[in-house]
Formats: sequence, structure tokens, C-alpha cells
Amino acid sequence: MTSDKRVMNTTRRSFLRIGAVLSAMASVGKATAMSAVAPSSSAEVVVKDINPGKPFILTTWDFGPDANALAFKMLTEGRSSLDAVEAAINYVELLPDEYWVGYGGVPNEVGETTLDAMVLWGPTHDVGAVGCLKRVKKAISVARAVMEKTQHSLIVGDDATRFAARMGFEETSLTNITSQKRWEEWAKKGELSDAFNPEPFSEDALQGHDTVGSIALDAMGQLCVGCSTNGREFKIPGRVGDSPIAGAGAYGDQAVGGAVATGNGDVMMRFLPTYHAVELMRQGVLPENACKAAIKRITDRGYKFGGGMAAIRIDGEHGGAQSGWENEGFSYSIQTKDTATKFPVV
Ligand code: SD4
Repeated sequence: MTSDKRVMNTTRRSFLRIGAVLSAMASVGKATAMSAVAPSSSAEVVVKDINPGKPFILTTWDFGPDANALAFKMLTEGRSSLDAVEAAINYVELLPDEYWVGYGGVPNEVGETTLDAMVLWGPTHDVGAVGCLKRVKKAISVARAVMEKTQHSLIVGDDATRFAARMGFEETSLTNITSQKRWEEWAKKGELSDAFNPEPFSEDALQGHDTVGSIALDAMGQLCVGCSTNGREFKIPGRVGDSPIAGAGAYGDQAVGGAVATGNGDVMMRFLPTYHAVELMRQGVLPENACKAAIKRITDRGYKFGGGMAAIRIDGEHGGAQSGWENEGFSYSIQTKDTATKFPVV
């Protein structure tokens, strides 16, 4: 028990140090297989499969290109993929008119906006996440604090808000005029949340998409994956979706690459589709086919759901797939040193 704790503490504190070592090595052109670079005071830290790569950032949906542009600049300045993913996602979380991510959108049944987010750091396979976070705008940054400052992986609800406050985040309303109006119009009808409808085996009328997912590789070869969302419109209070669940909303493996998901998280989280896709890529399946297979696993069970996935290998090979979203405009965008391209997934 004691020794487990020691390993965990060391691991969590060490990854930034590892990043600094990698950064220093990369800058002097000496970066090699990083298994050789375990910090001297922490032999337990398992750091492997890190090689300097060609930096990239992938972000889902229409805000992808702008989010990528600002985050990729950070990668070119030598910042970590963790910083880049956080910045890309913060950008979307703070967009005032983005209804599905961050403040000002997707209220629950009682008119409150709550957020789910997760970040996974490839070098140490460390995860931080928040579910049903209230009154704090930068959910991905709170997830990062869970990862960096604690041994926990997921903190939820009012306690996530209290944790954020302890970490110095500002508490503020997540409601704006749009979300307030949308909720009032819906509440006037006196309907139950569609979460009380039967499971979507014959159709998925569920509204809602745009969860932001980002996957980045930095110049040191370090992978980071993250996502953030408001979840599902008029959800039952307390509902947590797929986004903060590792392997559901997002997943990555330093030796392989990463995958992100968006869509009906209540269905998708039952199948861990991003974990599935990454494991298929590990076996040599192309990213596009890996996403297709992960989605097919769900539809083979009879679910009719709206959802999309994007995946990228550590070497930059990428692909996506969708279910029920032929006309929803799902896309992911990738920026590298040479290109900034949007890829529609139809
Ligand atoms: C959720 N997967 O909470 C999220 C919603 C979403 O695109 O991705 N919409 O279910």
C-alpha cells in the first residue's frame, strides 16, 4: 500500500519533470528512446514509447481549425501537447455562442449547465477528469488539475466545483441569454426530459453534438488527448456522459495514438469506443477502419444513435467514422507544420 502510494505520487509529480528533460534533450538534438530518461529520484516511473515526432493537433467539429491554429503555434514554440490540448479546448469552452461546449449552453432539466471533461497524458498514462462540474468555465483545466495535483482520476458534481475553487478557479454562472431562453421555452411545454424515452433501438431523435475532442503530439513526441462538453440537452440532473470516462469520450496510448468521440454518450459509453479504436490501431488496423469497427460494435447491438469518432496514430495517419450523422456536418481538422486541413466525416 505504502509503496503503491509512493509510486503514484512520484508518477504524478514527475511527468512535468519528464517533459522538461525531454524538452531539453530535443533542443540539443539528442532525444532518443525515452525509456532511458526516467528521473533519477523515481525509478518507478515507467516512461517509454516516446520518440520525437512530427507535431500535430487534431480537433473535432467546425471550431477545429481555429482551435488548432492557436494550439499548434504553442507546439511550434516548444510547449507540450498537454498545454496545446488544454488551450485548444479552452478556446472552444469560452466561445460565447457555442451551445454544446462550455458556458452558455445545454442546460439540464432544471435549467443548469454542467460540464464534463477529461485529459489523458500519454507519457505516464495519467488521467484527470471532471463530471457534472458546475459554475466553472474551464472544465478541461479543472480536469488537468485533477490529473496533476491529485492521485484521483475523476471528481464529480458539487464536489468537483469545490475542488476547482480550492485550486483557484473562479466560480461563475454558466448560464447566458441563449441557454436561459432555450430552457425556458422547453420548460414551458412541461415535457419530461427525452432521457426518459425508450433506448434508441428504432431511432435516435436526440439533439446535440459538438463536443470538442483534441489529440496532440508535441515536438518531444509526447501524446495528449482531451475532450470537453456540456453533454446532453435537458439531461436529468447529475447525469454524467461519456466524455470524462477514459476509453469512452477519449483515449490514447503513447505507443499507438489517440481517439475522441462525440454524440450520444449515454449509448456510446457502454462500449468504450475510443479504447476499442486505439486497441485496434495497436494491432495495425488503420484509424478510419478502427473507428468504423468501434461504431459497428454499437450498431451491431441494435442501437440507432448519432455519433462520430476521429482517431490519429502517433505517426500522423488518421481517420474518422460516424453513425446516423450523414448530414450533421461532423468533421475533424488536423494541423501540422505543413498543412491545416478539415476532414468531413460522412
Ligand atoms: C455526451 N457525448 O455527453 C456527449 C455529447 C456530445 O456531441 O458529444 N455531443 O453525451
